[in-house]
Amino acid sequence: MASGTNNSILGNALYAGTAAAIDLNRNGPTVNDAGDGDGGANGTQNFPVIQSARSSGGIAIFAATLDSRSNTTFRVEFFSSPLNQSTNLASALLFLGATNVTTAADGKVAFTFAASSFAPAGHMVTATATDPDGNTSELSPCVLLGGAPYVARPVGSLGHDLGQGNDMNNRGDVTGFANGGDGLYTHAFLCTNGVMTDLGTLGGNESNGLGINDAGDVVGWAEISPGVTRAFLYRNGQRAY
Ligand SMILES: [Ca+2]
Ligand SMILES: [Ca+2]
Ligand SMILES: [Ca+2]
Repeated sequence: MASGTNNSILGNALYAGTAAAIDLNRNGPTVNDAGDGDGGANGTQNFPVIQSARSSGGIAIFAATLDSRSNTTFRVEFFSSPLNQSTNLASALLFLGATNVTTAADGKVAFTFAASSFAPAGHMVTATATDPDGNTSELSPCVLLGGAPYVARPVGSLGHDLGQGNDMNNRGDVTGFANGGDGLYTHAFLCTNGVMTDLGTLGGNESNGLGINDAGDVVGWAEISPGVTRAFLYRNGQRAY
């Protein structure tokens, strides 16, 4: 909208193909001003900023901030949509819920919010703020809705700092390759119950474990001499090819 105030845009699906779905003053995305003292359409209401968004069982959990007029209660609404690959613009396809937040004397508030409806990980999420007079902001910059956080757990090394896991079985045993004892060449490894075993080679310098079954058998390739490789099967501590 080009002008006017008290224009509420609440709970709507705003899925725009080519332009930001809410453009106050019709000048493209307008940056926030500290304290939000600026005028214009809808007072050029500042938008919230999503600091993080992750999906837990399909429920989006947000951490966000708002910088606007001091000591004021705002309605903040959250939306999601698939990323518009061609424009990279935020849009609001699914309404995820709303919360009221009150700014402090410095005009700022930080808050968390758990959505009331489903949003798949991989969606982009965005938000609006609406002041008590009904002035709705532009959409905030969109943020990727991430999956649940994970913990990276090292499986060990063969003494040097290069390693890669290629496959894992249902017992949690891992195979891959790691820099071997000489620090020059990579060897296939088998990691069982946290214990790393160097599977060696068939006579050359390098090998690589590519797959593992639930019995702990590993297949991959190994050199029989430098530059000449063969498939190997490692079973019960025995190598064969
Ligand atoms: Ca604008
Ligand atoms: Ca503003
Ligand atoms: Ca303003």
